[in-house]
Amino acid sequence: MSTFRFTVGPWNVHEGNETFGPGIRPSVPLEEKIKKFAEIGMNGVQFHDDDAVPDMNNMSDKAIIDYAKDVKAMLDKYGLFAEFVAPRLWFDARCNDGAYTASLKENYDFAIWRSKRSCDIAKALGTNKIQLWLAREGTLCAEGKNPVEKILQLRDAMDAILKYDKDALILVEPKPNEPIDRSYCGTVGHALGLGAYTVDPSRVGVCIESAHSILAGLDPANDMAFAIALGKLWGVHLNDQNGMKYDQDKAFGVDNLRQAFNQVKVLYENNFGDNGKQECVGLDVKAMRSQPASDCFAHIEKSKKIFEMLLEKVKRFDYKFQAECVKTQNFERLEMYVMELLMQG
Ligand code: XUL
Ligand code: MN
Repeated sequence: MSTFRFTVGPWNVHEGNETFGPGIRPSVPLEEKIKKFAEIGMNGVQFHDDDAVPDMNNMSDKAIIDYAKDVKAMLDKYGLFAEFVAPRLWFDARCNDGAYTASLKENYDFAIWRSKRSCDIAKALGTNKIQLWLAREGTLCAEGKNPVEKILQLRDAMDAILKYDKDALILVEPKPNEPIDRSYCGTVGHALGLGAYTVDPSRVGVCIESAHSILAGLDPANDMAFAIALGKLWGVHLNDQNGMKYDQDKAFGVDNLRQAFNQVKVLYENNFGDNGKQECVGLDVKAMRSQPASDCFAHIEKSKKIFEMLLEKVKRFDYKFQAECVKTQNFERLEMYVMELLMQG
């Protein structure tokens, strides 16, 4: 059935900084993170462009590639692969008012330069996946941009990536808000709609993050199903979220166990991992700020374990009983069966 390859990013082991306070844990060097990822059963690593090449803004195109090759050697040393590279455009002051939807040409050009370098870094790391979390692609001031123009400009940016690297696959990771309050491309439907109008729609898919679907008021499992139905679910970022607040990146399943069960179920039932794009189970989770440095990998291990425990439940799901309930339209019975399955050992 499915092949589940687990991946995580260096940012998932972080210092605990948030809007209301600075970091409280020491930062862990990249190689130490990679070593530990291998030890706790991860199969691959996700990268922002500057996770792999931190000083890239001040380096030549060739120096960036050479540096990335050293990171690839580090991955090889611990038997891990790189899943994707995501241009971290939202960190740079030039992208304050959007990167691909910037109003000033020089800022847009910078975003395209970083995206092309991301393709180069991805190649050096041995992957062709470019993940686009469209962090600031929208507005803080609704009247500050012409939304129709900017949405087409976003499409043009995707075209620039697809034309620059003929092997590149774009995985849009949609999110409805935060850091901007209105995203131009906030859901899987928006992402695939826009992808359909690029120069090569066959190379545009999505990565669905549980928390982002919840923040859009949608069900993550159904979002995944939508993308699967169209052959476009090329990655997931599993985590959890206590309602429609800020993006919490809690460990998978800790708040919405039934929703988590249904995410594992839809992935398993649809051979996620074996659908031709080497699809990975990304765990985009953050350690609680209150936890000490000694526990800064626990949320990742915990998320993997919860996924695996839920997978056991999915494998025990009684499809015959389900069919009977559907035949008699007895959904109270079916729902109680699911609750018992989840709550009993
Ligand atoms: C932001 C988010 C990012 C992306 C990678 O909400 O999920 O960590 O996954 O850029
Ligand atoms: Mn994510």
